[in-house]
Amino acid sequence: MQTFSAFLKAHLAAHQLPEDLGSVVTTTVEACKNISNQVRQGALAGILGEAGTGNVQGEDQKKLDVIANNLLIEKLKTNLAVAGIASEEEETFVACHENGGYLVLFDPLDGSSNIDVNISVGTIFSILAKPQGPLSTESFLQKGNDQVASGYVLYGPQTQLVLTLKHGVFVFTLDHYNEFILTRENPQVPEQTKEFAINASNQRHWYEPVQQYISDLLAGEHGTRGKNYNMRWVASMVAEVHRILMRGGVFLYPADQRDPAKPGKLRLMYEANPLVLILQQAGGIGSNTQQNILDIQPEGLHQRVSVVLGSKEEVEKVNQLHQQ
Ligand code: AHM
Ligand code: MG
Repeated sequence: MQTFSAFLKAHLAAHQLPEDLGSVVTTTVEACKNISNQVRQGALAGILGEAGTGNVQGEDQKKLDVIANNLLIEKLKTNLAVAGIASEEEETFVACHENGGYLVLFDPLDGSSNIDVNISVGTIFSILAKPQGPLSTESFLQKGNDQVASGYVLYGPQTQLVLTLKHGVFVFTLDHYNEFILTRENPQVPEQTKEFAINASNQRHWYEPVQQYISDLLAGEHGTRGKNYNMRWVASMVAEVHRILMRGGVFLYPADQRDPAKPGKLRLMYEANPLVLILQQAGGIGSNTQQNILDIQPEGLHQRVSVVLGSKEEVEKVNQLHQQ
């Protein structure tokens, strides 16, 4: 039984990674333990329901969105290695320590529409090295491939931390002493799958290649794919990605015909990049149907992106249909 702190120490040494990076990861994880405690309290702490505010993207905020965001920001500000923070819930970046070497980006509570009905939610985080020079929005606009670490904490039946420092993927479970314990090393996303996830209520808006792909899956064993598929939709991306990491699958939140200025719903910097890095470290892939998500040059902190991720065979199939 290895604790998170023992694991981290050994992992940093084995791969000659900077101690400061370990410290930024540790601080992020500590904040998530606090969030986990809050999530577990729910109605007992009076923290369910709407905050009555909107975020920068015009989405309603839940009380817990605001609490999780503040917990992360307050905690990360105490770490001298953190130069700046960007959050899905903040309009602009938060400057921290001038001499800090790292930037932390996060979706403080992904899937928060699920919080009031006691369905899994999670915190997603991405860590970048701070480029030389004064901190600006541009400092954050780095490709997913340039992340130095990413992870998520899933507040589900168990609270689990999934982390990559780009040397494999590690899964930890929070025990009743509030310690994360290493419970799985290097899970692998199977290349083939019979499970898909998409919000089918948007079908009328989908572009033709997505219509074609989903109709092929629904045709089952007598269709071109020659097998029967099962469908899941949790409406918490972090939970869908965890399922895919554990047993394979494909997840789509595609761009559709509604608003060309908004390619899909999900955000590149806070959701897609960190989650695709984890899946890619585990043998999966993530695409915006045109290119690997991790190769996209970001243009804005809150940029949205079309997302297809998970088992290789399926993601490649979706790409092919878009190229035809
Ligand atoms: P959030 O960050 O505001 O929670 O929004 C992102 C979530 C994802 O977790 C999930 O995949 C998607 O929104 C669900 O969307 P829908 O409401 O279309 O089911
Ligand atoms: Mg989210």
